[in-house]
Amino acid sequence: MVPLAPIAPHDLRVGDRVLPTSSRCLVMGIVNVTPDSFADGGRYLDHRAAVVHGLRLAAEGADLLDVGGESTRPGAAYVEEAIELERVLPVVEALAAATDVPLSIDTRKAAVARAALAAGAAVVNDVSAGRDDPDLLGVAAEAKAPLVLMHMQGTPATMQDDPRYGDVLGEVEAFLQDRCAAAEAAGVAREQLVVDPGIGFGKRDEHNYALLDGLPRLTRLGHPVLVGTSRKGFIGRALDLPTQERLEGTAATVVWAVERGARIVRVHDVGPMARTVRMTEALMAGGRPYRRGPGNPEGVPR
Ligand code: PMM
Repeated sequence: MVPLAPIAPHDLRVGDRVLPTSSRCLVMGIVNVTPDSFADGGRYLDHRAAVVHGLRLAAEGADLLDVGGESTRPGAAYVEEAIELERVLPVVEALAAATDVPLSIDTRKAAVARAALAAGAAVVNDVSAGRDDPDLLGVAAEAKAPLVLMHMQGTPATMQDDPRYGDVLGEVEAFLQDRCAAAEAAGVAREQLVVDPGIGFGKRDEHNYALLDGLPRLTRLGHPVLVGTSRKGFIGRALDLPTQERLEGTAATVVWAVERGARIVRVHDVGPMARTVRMTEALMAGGRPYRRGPGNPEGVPR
């Protein structure tokens, strides 16, 4: 089969600003506000450490900061709404006051999305694609916020038990198309949708590789494709390395994803991955300048 060429998607709008997903790949920095990320050594979350971390990622060149209060790692337990709110809201408020970088709220709950948008978040990132709490779609619609719809088989608690597919790429594509239609039916503008194959969410390694190989086909849905590979298990298994030593492995996946049409990469190591994205785009542009600067604020190749 002749490989498809990726097609360019639409931009995204947050208020009167444009996130230029039609012209380059954005870097989304991860701010996980969970006890395994920012605890003070005890039961209490260290919100200030999470904010400092977010500001560092902004200074390193993040185009977006994704704030999440629910771990969705394999086997992770459900987090009560009140706990999730207590984790993320102070961080969203503080980051919104301290940086211009748009914030995204990583949640499956409509109430958390609503509160985070009111506190200054601009984008909704739902790993359940609006299935866990259908009201979330209406919340994104009302706020006119960009909405990330991600594929997952099962739930975080059980998703890695025994994932199975006949045709993983076809099934993920059909799922995303269906969820985009549901979001549009709930009032979300087509131009505000982002799709994500959900690397590691109810997938064996072979499924992750097939989806990364098939990214150009997912761009045919017409929306920016978000890819989240950062430090994930399949990289650790390929390299036999623990989480903290997956920088180069992550960079390889970022090069691959950008070249195959990803327009947002969700990463922990923003500085190195922003440089990886820009160098990949310079190669794709045949060496023409890809630098952001006066007269070319979005780094469009010319
Ligand atoms: N991965 C994680 C959490 N949220 N959201 C989207 N849209 N895509 C992802 O791949 C994704 C996500 C889990 O990764 P982490 O625990 O390292 O944050």
